[in-house]
Amino acid sequence: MLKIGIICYPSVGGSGIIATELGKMLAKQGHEIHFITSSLPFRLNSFNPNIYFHEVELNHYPVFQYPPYDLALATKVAEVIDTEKLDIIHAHYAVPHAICAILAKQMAKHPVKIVTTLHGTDITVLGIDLSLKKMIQFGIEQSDAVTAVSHSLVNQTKEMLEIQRPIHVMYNFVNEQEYQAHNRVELKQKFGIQKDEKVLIHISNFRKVKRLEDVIRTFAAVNKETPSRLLLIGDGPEYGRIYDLVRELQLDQVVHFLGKQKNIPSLLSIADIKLLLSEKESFGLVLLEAMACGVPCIGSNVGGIPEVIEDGVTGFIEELGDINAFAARTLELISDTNKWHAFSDNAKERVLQCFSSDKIKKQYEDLYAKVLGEY
Ligand code: GMT
Repeated sequence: MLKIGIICYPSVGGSGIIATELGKMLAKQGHEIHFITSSLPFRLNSFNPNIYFHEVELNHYPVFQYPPYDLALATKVAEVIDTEKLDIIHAHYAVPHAICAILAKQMAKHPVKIVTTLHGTDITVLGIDLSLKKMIQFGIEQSDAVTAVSHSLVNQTKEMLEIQRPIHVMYNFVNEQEYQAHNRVELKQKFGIQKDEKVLIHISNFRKVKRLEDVIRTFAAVNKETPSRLLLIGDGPEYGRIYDLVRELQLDQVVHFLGKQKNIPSLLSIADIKLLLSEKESFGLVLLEAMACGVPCIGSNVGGIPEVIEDGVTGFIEELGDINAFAARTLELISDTNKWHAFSDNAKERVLQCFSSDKIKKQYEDLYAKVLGEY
């Protein structure tokens, strides 16, 4: 059994969820897991004797304009490598986490291997700030193994960063015990949703890349044709603008802004269609969550989305920004009960076949063994 340190962002977000759920599964398997983060990861909600949490504390020295979080993290990681005799550091993101892990490895006395997972944001950051290119390249080159969450992200990383080394694809996964369809009727009543109304859902951090406006306009086109509601889950920078747009389109009675929510499987269970119309998406964990609950998805032909939705089988893929096509596909599914049920069953099946948490955990375990030279 291995001793594994995990560095991730502990707050809500796909990468934090994947890092935490992977840690929980590995702990169940008997590995010793050490989360090293700024606060307790939000999905770490049950006790497991194999899971430890090391908090990175920040001191506010007057000489620093900004408290140096990255250096505090590297120091903490080095300390944990030595005290706990870690075998592996699994860093989620090249910048800053892999960089901190590399620095920690140099400071520590105990030998350790570094596995870095790319979630896409490194590439997004690079698109905004080219001066970080060398840093991201360094994080990737100096890791002992690198993974990415889709083939699309591997190709993008190799192209943009001129990386030659292999990058292993390890897809996102869901906790299948948690993500299942629940009884829909009661919750629908609580929202005042009528029997004949169809429910569309969008879940995100409301960043510009998620194209919330396309979600609203797609819903508006659907709502013109059939009684329907839109559930918006999450919060973020676009919230205010989208709230105004909903009022302007006089959709405020049928669009529900629910903010950040914990019980996502229940909300997905009352949805008929999941919309993810992003302009950047390395995988789209929310699609998998929806599919696991039997919700067919409509997505944009962007990044890793076509690797998750099987076009014409578990949902539909249309070109970025093509509102008419998104709306037409939504209507095609919600107006044909037999088709919807077939897509819903296919979606559940695809999660089990292609994104099984057990299989993906095993892929990570095999990679850890490989970097440790165990085979
Ligand atoms: O989507 C976001 O903005 C959150 C971001 C994150 O860092 O948590 O999600 C990224 O990582 C997820 C887990 O691997 C992926 O499923 C998301 O597609 C990816 N987001 C983007 O590429 C925009």
